[in-house]
Amino acid sequence: MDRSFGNRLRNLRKFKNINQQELANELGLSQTSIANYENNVRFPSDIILVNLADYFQISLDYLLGRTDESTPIIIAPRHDNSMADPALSVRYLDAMIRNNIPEAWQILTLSTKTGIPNTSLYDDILAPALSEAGIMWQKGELNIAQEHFISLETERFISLLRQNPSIRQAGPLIASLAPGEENHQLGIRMVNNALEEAGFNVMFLGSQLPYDNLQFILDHHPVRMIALTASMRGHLNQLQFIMERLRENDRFRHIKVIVGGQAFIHSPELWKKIGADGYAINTADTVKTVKRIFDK
Ligand code: B12
Repeated sequence: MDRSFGNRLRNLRKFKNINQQELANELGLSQTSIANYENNVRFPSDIILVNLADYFQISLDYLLGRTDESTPIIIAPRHDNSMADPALSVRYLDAMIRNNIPEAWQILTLSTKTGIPNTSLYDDILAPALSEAGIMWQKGELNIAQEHFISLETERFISLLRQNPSIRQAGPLIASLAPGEENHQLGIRMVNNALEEAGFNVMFLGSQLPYDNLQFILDHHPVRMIALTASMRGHLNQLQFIMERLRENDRFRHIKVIVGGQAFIHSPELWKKIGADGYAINTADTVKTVKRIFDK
């Protein structure tokens, strides 16, 4: 077996079904650099190596051929004081894989009846189940159709768990979005729900939003905070772009920014570097962090 770095990189890329140019775009590199890495002509810097490991969700040891264990390293962030039994997340995913939607929904509703807060449903049941589905997909144990089905049904549950729309929250207005091409929205939608439940007003703006349109919202609504999500590091430049436009504009400089999502998980200081006011690893942490920012 060829365990060279170049070969490992080529196989990982092909497994993800992307070409060299697409991988280069994700990581802010040129296609030639990727070709050189794959042909073992050049070797990347330590920062690029870590970005590659994050992108493919494998360990550096696997990338460098020291182990054949390619299990992804990202596990969904857990509560320190998780209130839901981890087995519930496994049962939820199992029900989804069997297309037993009533059973999956019941796991959530019964948990609520036993006093488990919704933040725990999101952080301890749904998020780990989705991560596990991603891992199973990567190992070839689930196909794309199954993974899409699980994501879409979970999205429906997130909508059902949302606050009654007839309730107008009294708290500060928070605009939330997934910058640029970032289409991973389940995490931020859970965050939106949790913030609404905690009394904040949330305007969710989705993704692929031109900056001018965000500006329109900021000009017409009393937004006090923006929540930005990024799952893929390749989308961080678009998040950074929004941050820079906000900070250079006198009208918007006072608006607080909180960030989150998997792109931040392995770089604990990244949120500070991009100038955000806060970062949170999951929905429970988000509520605490947002309250802390507003209390300051
Ligand atoms: C579901 C899913 C999708 C769905 C998304 C559906 C949707 N409406 O969101 C679909 C099918 C569209 C999709 C597409 C793709 N995906 Co995808 N996807 C996933 C999967 C399986 C689960 C993601 C998820 O929802 N997790 C659960 C949520 C709850 O977790 P979370 O986002 O981390 O959110 C929590 C915290 O981070 C935090 N949080 C999140 N956002 C915010 C924001 C703020 C402000 C705060 C404070 C906190 C916060 O709170 C949340 C609750 O605890 C992951 C697998 C995995 N390991 O995660 C892959 C994964 C994220 N996808 C991946 C990839 C590569 C892709 C595609 C490029 C695939 C392709 N070849 O087309 C596209 C890219 C789309 C794009 N342009 O963005 C990779 C990303 C690798 C990387 N790190 O770069 C992963 C990791 C899969 C893998 N192992 O390779 N995907």
